Amino acid sequence: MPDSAPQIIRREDYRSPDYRIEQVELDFDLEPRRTRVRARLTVQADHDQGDEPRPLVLDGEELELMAIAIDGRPLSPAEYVLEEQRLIIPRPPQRFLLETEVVIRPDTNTELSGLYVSNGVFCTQCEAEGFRRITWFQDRPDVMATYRTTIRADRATQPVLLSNGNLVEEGELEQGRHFAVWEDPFPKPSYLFGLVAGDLACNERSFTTRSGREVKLRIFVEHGKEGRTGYAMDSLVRAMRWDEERFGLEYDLDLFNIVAVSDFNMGAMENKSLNIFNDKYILADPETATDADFDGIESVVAHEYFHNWTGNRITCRDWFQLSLKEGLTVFRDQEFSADMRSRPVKRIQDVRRLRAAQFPEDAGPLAHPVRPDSYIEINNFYTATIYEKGAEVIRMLHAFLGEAGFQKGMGLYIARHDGQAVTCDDFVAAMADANDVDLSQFKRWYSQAGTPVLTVSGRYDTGRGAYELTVEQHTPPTPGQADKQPLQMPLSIGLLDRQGRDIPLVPGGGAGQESLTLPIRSERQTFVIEDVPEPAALSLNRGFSAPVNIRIDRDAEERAFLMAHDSDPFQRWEAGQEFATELMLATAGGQAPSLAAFIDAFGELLRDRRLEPAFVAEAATLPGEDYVAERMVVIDVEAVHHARQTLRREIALALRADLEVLYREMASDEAYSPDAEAAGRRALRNVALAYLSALAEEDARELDRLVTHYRTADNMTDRMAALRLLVNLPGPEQEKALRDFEDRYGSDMLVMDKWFMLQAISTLPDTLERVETLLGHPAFSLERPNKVRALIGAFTVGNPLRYHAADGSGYDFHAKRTLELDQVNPQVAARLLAPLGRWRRFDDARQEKMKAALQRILAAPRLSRDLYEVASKAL
Ligand code: 7MF
Ligand code: ZN
Repeated sequence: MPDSAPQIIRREDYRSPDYRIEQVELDFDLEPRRTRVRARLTVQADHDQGDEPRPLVLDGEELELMAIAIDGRPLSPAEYVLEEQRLIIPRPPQRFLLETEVVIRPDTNTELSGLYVSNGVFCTQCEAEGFRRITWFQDRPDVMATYRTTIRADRATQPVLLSNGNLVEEGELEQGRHFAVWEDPFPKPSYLFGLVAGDLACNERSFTTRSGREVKLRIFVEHGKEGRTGYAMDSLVRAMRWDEERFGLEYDLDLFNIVAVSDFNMGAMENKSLNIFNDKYILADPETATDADFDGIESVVAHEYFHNWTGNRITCRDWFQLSLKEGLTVFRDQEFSADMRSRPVKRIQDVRRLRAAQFPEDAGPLAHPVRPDSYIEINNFYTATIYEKGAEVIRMLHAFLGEAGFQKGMGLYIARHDGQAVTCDDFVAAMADANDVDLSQFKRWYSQAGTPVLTVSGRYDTGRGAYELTVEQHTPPTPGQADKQPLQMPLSIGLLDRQGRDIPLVPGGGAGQESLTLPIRSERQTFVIEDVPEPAALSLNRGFSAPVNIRIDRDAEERAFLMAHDSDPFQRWEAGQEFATELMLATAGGQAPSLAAFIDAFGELLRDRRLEPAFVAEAATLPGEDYVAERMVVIDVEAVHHARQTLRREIALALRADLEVLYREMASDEAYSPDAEAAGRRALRNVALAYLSALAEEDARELDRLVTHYRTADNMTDRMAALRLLVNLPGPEQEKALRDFEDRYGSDMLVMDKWFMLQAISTLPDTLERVETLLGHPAFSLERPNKVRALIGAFTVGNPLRYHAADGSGYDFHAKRTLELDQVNPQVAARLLAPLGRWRRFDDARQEKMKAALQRILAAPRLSRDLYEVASKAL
């Protein structure tokens, strides 16, 4: 347990602040070991004048208070109370200037929250509650102020000085120091404050907004890396243009800065006009970044940019409303990527992610609503539920209202709330009012946790020529929510005839259409679709219109038919995934199911040249071991691994010729380009390679192909695809390739992350030993989140077979390293713990070992609040 009993923060306890802070003037004197921060806050009472004056309570952590004054008069010790994390002024005036001076230590800030130093660069991370590690403040998002920031630093080591807003002044100081003054005209909450000081190179471009504003775009990186910022810059320009065209939203300042740093707790941060990024989401070139990395850059750059309206101009009233900005902004970045690339492929990838991360979260001990009711540590609530499920909720609104209605709602939301800190209710109210619809039942999606299960049965009535469909919904209980109410959702369906063509669906006698959206809202509903001449198959939940689990009885024939014919690419993919999952579950359960129908349909898919390669690559990728395992009553990781390997090998044996054709045809002799088309061809070629490599242990030619693929690769996507397969093969080829990779890229930290990751997910039996050894590698450090995720995170999340080793060695390793990390960086330690929370899904012996690991964590001295919350809830 942490030193003091951790306090639970509840949504129902929200009160508006007693004091507003209208203006903030900050003055930083930067020194790594001793940074002085002076703050001048214009404070205004915001409670009834007749009342007793209420105390002003400020948040602070690890601040050394040097001075405090009100309206220029230093306070005597009797006039304030200084606690460990609070500074209280019991009887302040109605309106006053509060001045404080503190000293902080950026150089020893390993938590990477507040002001810290990464590779010699000063930078900040204030969301959610990092600003209190910089100065005394009411560190909550409903306190919005304008900021004027002066930065003083050594000119030689920190030539670049950045903060939010506009640069208004700069100049020289004594002893080789200089200064810059930044002013942000838009009121903002403290979590959007940003500051950077360092020796950085920059890539600059100009962007003209729709209304003619010239915006200077700059991306700052360590010297020598500016050549790798082109794709991020292009992505930014595309995102700015797209937000104007699709949402009518323009940028609002003359300057937009991005800074990439190597040590960052998460992906990136949307500080007003000074986005700070994990450099993994900025730096890319063909030699060092994969197609997936390029994709990630495009969507993260867009996500942070889109926050300028959904998050910054309109922000959250309190942290329970986090999904107000995150769910909406994820929806926006998903739509952006869908418009830039292949929409169906993007949807498939997003659903894969939702199912891999959010569905298990919603079914486990940490399940919580999109708008949570309580938390201990807010950092633990930046979850897949807030982000990904939150985006699905917005997507359903979009489905109900249509693009025009949705944009009308966005328009009203912005007109009503620009400059305010608001709630999820405010957002839904704007959507409802703009479209004159009742969304009161829909709002249950915000308050009810758990993934609904829809049980569907369909029946064709030959006599009537009608199709009858019954849909029942049920949401399983989650912690603290035993009983669930029925939810409203759009369920898109189609009916296929025997030729596999869509039958026009005619709701209420209107014009024919291919898909029909059923308005689901009760526990049990029956729909009758008239004028259906001859249905062969029901296509259900097209485009994954409802984020639910579907239960429906289907036979192999119907699955194969949908896999071959569904006009909705998402459901075509889904039919194949379902089919494969059933087969793997049967195999894992000791049966020997016939694979013929599946392999036939799979072959058709590989041979269908009308399909885009990126889609075929998705459709030809079997569901992951975790996805299949989740469907078992008691997870058996070895059986699932074996079943998946078996299916892969059978596919390779049966379709070897087709796979070889694809491997040849998808090759390219053009120079690498990260565009969607070229990336899709590489993806499909590498999927073919992966199947063929399933034969490498029995056929030396396949091992040769793999080694050659590695050696001759002219880009990281192909090189890594081969190495990912090689690390699972025992023998000298693996060692040789790993050594070659380290020789080539040993000095490149981002590429070394890949090297760590690939070794951590190897299915070979000595993987844990290897991971333990790699902890001592000079490129590894517990103080670098990217390294921790690449080695420890990849092993615990990406290697079910070895992590869940029967002897419990994986769990012991996990507990031990998590505790070490907790002393360095509690946020990252807590995030890493999730896999242990799944203990209920395993056999008794593993359950005991997983619980023991959690208990060991809880019994440790000096446990952080972050880790305490996750570990205690997991048990
Ligand atoms: C795309 O949301 C999607 C999600 C908080 C930090 C970035 O902009 C953010 C920040 C966490 C987890 C995921 C993301 C972010 C954070 C993220 C980034 C790009 N406000 Br924690
Ligand atoms: Zn975000």
